[in-house]
This record gives sequence, structure tokens and C-alpha cells, in this order.
Amino acid sequence: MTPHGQSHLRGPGRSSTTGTSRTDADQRDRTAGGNFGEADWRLREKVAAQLIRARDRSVALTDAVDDDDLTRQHSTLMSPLVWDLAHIGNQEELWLVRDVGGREPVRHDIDDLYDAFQHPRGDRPRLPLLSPAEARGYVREVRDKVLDVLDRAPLEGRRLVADGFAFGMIVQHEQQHDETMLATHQLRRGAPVLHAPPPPAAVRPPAAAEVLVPAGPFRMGTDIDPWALDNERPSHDVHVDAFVIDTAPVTNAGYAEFIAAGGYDDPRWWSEVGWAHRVKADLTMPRFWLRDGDRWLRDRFGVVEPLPPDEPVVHVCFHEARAYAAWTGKRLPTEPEWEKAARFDPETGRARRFPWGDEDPGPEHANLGQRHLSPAPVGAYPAGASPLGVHQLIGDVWEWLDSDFHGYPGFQAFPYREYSEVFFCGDYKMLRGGSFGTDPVASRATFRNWDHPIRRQIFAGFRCARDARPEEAT
Ligand code: AVJ
Ligand code: FE
Repeated sequence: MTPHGQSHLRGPGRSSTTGTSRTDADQRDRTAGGNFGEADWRLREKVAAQLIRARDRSVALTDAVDDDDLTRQHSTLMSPLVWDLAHIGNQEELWLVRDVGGREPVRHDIDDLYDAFQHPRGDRPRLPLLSPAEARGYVREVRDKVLDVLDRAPLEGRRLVADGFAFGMIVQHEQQHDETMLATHQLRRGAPVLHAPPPPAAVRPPAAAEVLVPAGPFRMGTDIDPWALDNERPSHDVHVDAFVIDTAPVTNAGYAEFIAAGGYDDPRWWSEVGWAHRVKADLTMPRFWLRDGDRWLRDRFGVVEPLPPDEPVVHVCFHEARAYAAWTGKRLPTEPEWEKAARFDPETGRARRFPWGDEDPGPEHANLGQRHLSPAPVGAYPAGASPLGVHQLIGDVWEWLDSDFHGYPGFQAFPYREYSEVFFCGDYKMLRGGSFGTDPVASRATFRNWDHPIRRQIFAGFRCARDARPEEAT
């Protein structure tokens, strides 16, 4: 335990700082740790701030409920929250304490318990897990060591540490589990414990309902985003035919029309497997919707409220998304189409990092980072629109795509096969764009997510697309 580490984690005013407020103790470590250049220190400051932000969120999500709630299984689809918490610490220990830091294990005896591949989520409550108090102590002890490693370890010489990658990977891992924990909160029964201001109102709806994305090559993926994960690499040219994409995700009101039109009772709109699933699982509406006479309500983190008509629909599975799209005479976009809609700049032909440009997401661009506990209405983020006028590609809801999970040509697993490679060619569909529960650090227009096509507990919705008609494509 280093007092210095404690100052990062718990010192006054340290949350979410960008580094301008480093204390005297930090300055001492700066000389003690090694002779790093100015850019190197800026990177370390950025890493520290991101580690702190992620931990603040994990603590808030786990402190919001009592020990019984932390250890209970809220759904067989999810781990108990206390498993996620200790798993976050264990991954951090494996990569940053042991590998990058070359230090002794903090707890060598629990690796197996927190290895996601050893125990399916449904079995985790019956494991001899760390108690909430033990898990909190464990993640704190790991973090103290990591902040010390961050002050001393070289950030060059090994690909794992170049540009702080291993730290960025662990920050993203924690934020991904925070989104998973947020989904567990949505499944939890009982009085609401999470609170946040409502999302912003619509200010300017998209100018048109759909736009043409012209045919032509597009460079998909990235080689240069330093914290991009292995499945986003390498960049490669794809040819994308002209297509037309909706400028907004499908809304609750739009989805309710599909239900009212008997969409759940008409196998014409569903794929064969989709229909079989619809029957077997008795799907009749999105998860967390409730019928109240002739109006719709929803249960959102324990608050039952009228369904907001203009928010993107959320908690539908791939099969429901696909059926809705077929009912409208359209289809879901493919993954290259989605990425081209999100990144292609028709002026320069270049691919941007984000629809709005290369800057990191700000609160004006997208509904990310659990600032709100729901998607925002269509038209709430005109500043985040793409050059072609496509809105809300980033944030609000993950968008189901009609693509399976494969590695890009030239894919190399890095630094471990179990992040992506072992899922290639499985029963997964791609999701893009991030949700209101996705942190900006884990949200890029190249970021790839995937899940089973029947899953509905994630914050997933969709938008529609179609082939361009010949007269449109010219
Ligand atoms: C990329 C969201 C599918 O949650 O299963 C967390 C992220 N990988 N720990 C998941 C992940 C390892 C992953 N997804
Ligand atoms: Fe994990």
C-alpha cells in the first residue's frame, strides 16, 4: 500500500481531474519515479484521470445497494455485482500489477474464480466469492499498486505499454463492466437507487428521415487510435455500395406502431430462427415495457413511467430489430455500412474518428457515460451528427447490425485471444455506437461490440437502412 496511491484514489478533489492539481507528493514521485519527458507525463496524467473516473463509477454502482443486493443474482444472464467488482480488480492485477509492473501477485488464489471462461454467469453466485468488504479491499489494494506502477514503469519498449495501451485496455475493461453492472441494475427489483438528470430535449430533429451514403471505397478500422482494441485493427479498404440509412434510431413510437400493426404475430417479418425464438420466448414487446390499457409504460431502473415516444427504442433483441426493419420494407445496416455512415467525410474522402470529427466526445455530441439513465429523444444532439446528417450514431443505444463477428483481414489477437478472437464465428451479431451507459473512453466509431442475437438486457436498439435505388445511386 502506498500513501501516494491513496492520494490518487481518495484524495480531496482528485476525481476526474486532468492532472492540473497534482499535489506535492506527486511532484516528489515524479522525480523518484524516473526521468520521463513532458509528453510522457501528460500521458500518465491522462491514464491516472481515466483510472480514477472508472473507479468512481464502479464504486457508485456498487455502493448504491446493500450487501445482499451485491451478492444476489438479479438474473441468470448476469453475474452478482460483487463478482464484476472483484473481476475488475483481478484483470487489473493480472495485466498491470503482474505483467506491466512485474510485481508479486496481490491474491494468487482467486484468479480462477474471476476467470470469465471458467464459470458461466449463472453459476457465479454459488462460487466462494470474496465478500463485498473483501472485494472492496482487494480492488483498492490492486489500485494502490497500479498507481505506483504508473509512476514508475516505462511506457515504451514493449507494445503492451506503448502509448499506455495496457492501462487504456484496463480502463476500458472496467468501464465495460460498469455498463454490464448498469444492466444488472436495470434487472434488479426494488426501490430505485440510481439517480441522474433527465436527458436533454430535442433541439433540432434531423433534416430528413434518411440519407444516401454514396458508393465507393471506405477505409474501415484503425491502425493509429492508440487505445483501439485488437478487433478494431488493422484498417483495411472495403467497398460499400450506395445505400440509404435512417438519420435516427427507431423510436419507441415507431416501434409501438409495429406492435399495433400485429408485427409480433406475422412470421413474414421474421427470419426463421427469429420467428422460432419469438414463439419460444413468447416475445410480444420490448423488455421492460408494460401495457396500461391503451398506453405504454416502461420500467427504467425501478421507475415506472409513461413511455417517451421520441426516445430510441431500447431492450430489443436482434430478431425484433430485424423484424421491424422488414416490416418497414427496409433492413438493418451491415457493419461496414454503419461505420461508413459514422466516419465517412464526403469532402475529403477520409474516415473520421467520430461522426462530428476527430475530437473526443463532449456532452454536446452524444449521450454517453451514464450522465442520464435513458436514451435521449431524437434531435437532442445535432452537434454530434455526421457530415451526411446522420444523428445519434454514438451514444443513446447500441445499434444491432446485420453482420456476424469476424476478425478483419490481417487480424492479430492482442494482447489476449479471449478478448475477441475466441468469439469469432460464434452465434453473435454486431452492435455499434455505444449507449447512454457506455463511457466515452470505450466509445469510438471503430469500437466493435457483439452479443447473442436473442439478448435484450443490454442497452440495444437499432436504425434501418436499405439498398439505394438505381436512380438514387447516381
Ligand atoms: C465486448 C462487451 C462483449 O462484456 O462480454 C468484458 C467486454 N470482455 N470483459 C463483454 C468484456 C471481457 C465484452 N463485450
Ligand atoms: Fe471482463
